[in-house]
Amino acid sequence: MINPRFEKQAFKKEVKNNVKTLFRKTIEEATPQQLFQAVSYAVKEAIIDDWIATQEQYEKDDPKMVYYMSMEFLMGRALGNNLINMTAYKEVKEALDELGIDLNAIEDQEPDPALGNGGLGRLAACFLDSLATLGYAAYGCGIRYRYGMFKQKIEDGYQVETPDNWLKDGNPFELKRPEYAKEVRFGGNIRVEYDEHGKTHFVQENYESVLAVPYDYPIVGYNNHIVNTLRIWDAEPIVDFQLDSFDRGDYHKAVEQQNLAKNIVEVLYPNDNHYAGKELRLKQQYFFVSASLQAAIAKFKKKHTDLHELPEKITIQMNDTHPTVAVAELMRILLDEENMEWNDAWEITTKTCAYTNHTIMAEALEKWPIDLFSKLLPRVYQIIQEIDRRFVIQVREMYPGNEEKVAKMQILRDGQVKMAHLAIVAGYSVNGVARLHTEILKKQELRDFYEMMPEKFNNKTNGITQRRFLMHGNPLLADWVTEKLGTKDWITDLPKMSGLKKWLDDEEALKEFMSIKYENKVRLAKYIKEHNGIEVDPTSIFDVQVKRLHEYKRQLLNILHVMYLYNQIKEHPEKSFYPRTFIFGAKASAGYIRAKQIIKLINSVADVVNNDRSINGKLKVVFIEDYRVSNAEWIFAAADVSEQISTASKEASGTGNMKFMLNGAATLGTMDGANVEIVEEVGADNAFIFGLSSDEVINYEQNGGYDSRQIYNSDPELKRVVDQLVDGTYAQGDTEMYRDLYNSLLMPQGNNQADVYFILKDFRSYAEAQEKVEAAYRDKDRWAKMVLLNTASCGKFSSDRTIQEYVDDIWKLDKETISEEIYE
Ligand code: B1N
Repeated sequence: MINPRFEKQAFKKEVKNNVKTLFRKTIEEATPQQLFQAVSYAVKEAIIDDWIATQEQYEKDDPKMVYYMSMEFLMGRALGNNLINMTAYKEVKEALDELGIDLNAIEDQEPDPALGNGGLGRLAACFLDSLATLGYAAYGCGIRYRYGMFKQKIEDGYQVETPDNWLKDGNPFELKRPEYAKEVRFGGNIRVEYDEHGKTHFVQENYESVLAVPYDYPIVGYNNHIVNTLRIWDAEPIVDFQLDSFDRGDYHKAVEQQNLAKNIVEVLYPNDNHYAGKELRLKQQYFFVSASLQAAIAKFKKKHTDLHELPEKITIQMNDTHPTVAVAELMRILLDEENMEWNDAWEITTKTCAYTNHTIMAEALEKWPIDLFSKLLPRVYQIIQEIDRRFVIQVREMYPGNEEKVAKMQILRDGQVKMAHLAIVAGYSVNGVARLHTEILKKQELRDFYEMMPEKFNNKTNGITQRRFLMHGNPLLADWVTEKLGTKDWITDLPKMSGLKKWLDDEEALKEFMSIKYENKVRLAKYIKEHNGIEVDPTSIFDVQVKRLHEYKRQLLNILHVMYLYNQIKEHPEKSFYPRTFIFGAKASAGYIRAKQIIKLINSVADVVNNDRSINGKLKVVFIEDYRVSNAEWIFAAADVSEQISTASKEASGTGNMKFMLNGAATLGTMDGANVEIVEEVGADNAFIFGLSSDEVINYEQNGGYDSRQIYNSDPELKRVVDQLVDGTYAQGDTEMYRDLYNSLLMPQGNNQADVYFILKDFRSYAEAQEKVEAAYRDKDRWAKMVLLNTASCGKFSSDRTIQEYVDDIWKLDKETISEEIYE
């Protein structure tokens, strides 16, 4: 049943009225941005009814809730997605058509809420979608950054960062909730007091504080009237900046609190898989964690008197170590504010908090210097000292005389607070994000912890939401799937996609499938023409690598191979070569110099190759500027080949790999992260796998690396490509521009190792896999079957499956449905 607010006449009237009351304009006079606002407020009206109903239902049923704590939520645009989940997209599109408004153009007016870097933040967004869709009570808890992920411009081939002022026109979907504001305190000192019963109290004094003010975003479940909440916190000064504070001599303090509040939520750190150790980052972490926990406890206490029941009603999932200060803050609240005893508080905390690990990259591990940490969070630090003291006793009991164990496992060691250790010691669950990743955690990275507490460890292979990444991003394919399956069940039950296997031998169906892919390639080609000014041929193979730029993800391997192909085409013009378009999209962290050089190299190669008339357009290279959720949806839909080529063992899971598969692209990848499980689902014949295994990589690493010079010296074609980094071919004669990249492959780095990501080692194997891709693509029937089989085999990779596993094995939530009476 369609929500009456989306009934055409009613909706049109609402939009007209909104344009009038918001902007004093008619539809004809309004700008596209104003129309976006007017339409969004009309949609919000409809959402609010369900939002209120859902919260009333929760109030009544008192289900167990998950608080998903994350520094990042990479939501992507809300308007289209909300319409899809309210099953009103088509109706609203028609209603707007009648007003002469193009819904797609309106959607394009919405700034991408980019409060995340990459996979970790996007996973959080997919999880919220699945939680609401499956009917579980959930809060996302995060920060309302004033500036999200920077916007990327490419100037002269270089990345240039510009601020993402995503709130400048206001945000129609958010709701400020000042009545739930909380105070968060930093710094100062702890005074010990004894009350009349001789009980000790710890009082923080001389602190600075800010007011955390929540903004709520509706998270609409698919077709079930459930609307959960993403609560992100803004910071405001506690004392208003008033002149009379000058009179009281507090002027200075007022200025400081103003600054603190402004700085804390100013900007998202643009680092992916990298820890920079900045004090402001720790402030951000404590700020949103403390506010979220205070709010959670206050909510719990409205219905319950006994805090011992907390673990039955709430569970806290920590998205990596970034919110791990939560365990100490929860202890602080229970001890200092609720006057509980240590053992009781510890029992509650360790039944409430759970931790997800997202990376084994050493440079991503959060290890805060103790002096910085203890100054900023003096009471929280005391509590961590006590947690550590008690944990060390446990380790010594279990491993008598083994001080090496203590050294490896301690939380406070080497002048640092090791956040992963804290999370594991205090958490009741520790999970990895793909089967291989979890195995590496158990056998290598976290081995000591696994041996001591194996029962905590479990795997939850990541997933993605088909609502955004198929229904919204690829409507042609979504409709085709529904038609072929004869049902829409796949929208909430992705394994139903396997029903498409029935069509694998149906020539007509394969033709339809491939012509949808072609339409999507035309759509992307238009986008590329408009945004990059590059003409690409939609009949060429679209070979795509889109993800954050990182050395371990090996965009360098990809572009070196493009350089190799270019040499081949130039040298053997007679050889047949199937036209290819290599498409890249990637942001580099602002301070990651080598990553930025790789972007420049990709653009330089693009310049040379795209402008060489002699190769007849056989090869094109495109770097899509400002890769983000909104253009990603189009890119996945248009891809033939999905490049997932990380050094084996380094990519914890990957989730882009799943989005490509869902949209009918073939994986070209290493046996890393979730690729392993993708290949298992689709079959080894329907993917292109190459390179060292994770065991081989780990083996080399433990034995001091490998000799890249030997490969360089024994493979003349590869040598030529590497030399072209420093012979000026791609730098208008400049031999120094890419010297550092050249050195990274050949010159000893650190521990006497070159090429620590095994690019030269894997090069030949990659090139061979690429040849197989070309051969497979030439055989049109085989290719069509292969990519349809990819779409048909993607069932496992829905975040609905992932969330159900979290619920069953970790969170134990109650499933909710909204009853009709709630609306009365
Ligand atoms: O998390 C994703 C995985 O699919 C990816 O493989 C993994 O690389 C990604 C510090 C991170 N791990 N760690 C981060 C992000 C920001 C930051 O400040 C680390 N991102 C991942 C989802 O599981």
